[in-house]
Amino acid sequence: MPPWDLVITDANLATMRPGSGPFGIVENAAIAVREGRIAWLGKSRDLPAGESHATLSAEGQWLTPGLIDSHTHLVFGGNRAQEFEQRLNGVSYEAIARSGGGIMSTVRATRAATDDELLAAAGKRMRAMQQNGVTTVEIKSGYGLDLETELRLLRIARKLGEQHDMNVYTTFLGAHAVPQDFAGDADDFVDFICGEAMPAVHAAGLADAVDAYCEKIAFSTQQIARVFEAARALGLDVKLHADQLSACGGAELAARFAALSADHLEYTSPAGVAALADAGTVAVLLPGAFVTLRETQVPPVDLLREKGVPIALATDCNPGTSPIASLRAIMALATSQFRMTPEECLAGVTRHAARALGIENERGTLEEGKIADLAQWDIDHPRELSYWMGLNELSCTFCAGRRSRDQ
Ligand code: DI6
Ligand code: FE
Repeated sequence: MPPWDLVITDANLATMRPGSGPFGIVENAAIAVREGRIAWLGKSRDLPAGESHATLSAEGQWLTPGLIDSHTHLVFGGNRAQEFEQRLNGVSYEAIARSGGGIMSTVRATRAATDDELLAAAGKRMRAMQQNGVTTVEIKSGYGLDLETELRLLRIARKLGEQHDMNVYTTFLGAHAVPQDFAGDADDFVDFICGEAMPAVHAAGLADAVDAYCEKIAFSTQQIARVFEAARALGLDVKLHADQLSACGGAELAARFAALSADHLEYTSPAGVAALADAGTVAVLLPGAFVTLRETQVPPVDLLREKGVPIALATDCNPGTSPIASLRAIMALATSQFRMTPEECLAGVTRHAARALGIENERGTLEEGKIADLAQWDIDHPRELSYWMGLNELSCTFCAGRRSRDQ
């Protein structure tokens, strides 16, 4: 099997492979990398003898799959700290949105920002994510809402990945809010998304998937069904912001289109959970938005678990409802707010997050043949990754077997 490009010795592994015990732990282990992929892993004593171009000792530290943030809105102009204060004074998120603030205020700030300003602001957030052990991030558009700005946001998202040694998957979120240009006519705007914007984004090769915001203050299930039909006709995967603030049949809609994921799900009904289970759609839970909006309706975690729906966790990093760039903080919040176990939390930002992006064959676990995206931690046990908030035990990350240049 050797020669390898890299061997990491003296490591403890949380492989997160299903069916291999809690966290898929292998202690006193080594990992060998060739051409960016894991070529061998196991107990150090079983490492096949032979040459490696480079050898590193993990000095007894833990390696996990590089973390995957499967739902972010990383690229936007300005911030909404003023609205945040208004909300703390009792004005509701919906009321702010209906009076022209909310998403639309970020759309105005985003359209007015230059590419360099957007890159610099999102770069800061991306570096914070990297320091949390994240090696893959999904980034949605949706703060442009005209064709030119949506294309710009998706290009900037891709460029950020190149600048930071980060795997970036882009999602076209055209159906995020109805812009003033359409004078509040959501159906006309959906026509524009399906007939013009989505085909152009797809032709430019800038979207890996299509998302939509299903909510009373956003788009109806009928409108989103049209968006999803257009996406499917172009061969694009779909995902959905579903049932966050009200029960709107979002989970059922996502399942009907075999969506990669349905995200939020605070108000999802038992029938919605059953539909997700049947469709194999991942539930992406977003505790950052839950705490920021001071929600009290918890997503149906027990039922999702019981029905075997894979549960991912993500930051939902956005200026309105989740000004959070720390995926580690999200893991800790998921334990206290949603009663998820530390192992479920780590699976939620590795194996299940990969599935929420349709990349589970390439990333998300430590297994031979998968891309060697790793995070190395100075901890005694992987349960600690959902325990501390704000203590950073990350030693370094590896993307495709290369130690990240930013650390
Ligand atoms: N994700 C979203 O896209 C919306 N809520 C959420 O959790 C709106 C975000 C915003 O207010 O900008
Ligand atoms: Fe979101």
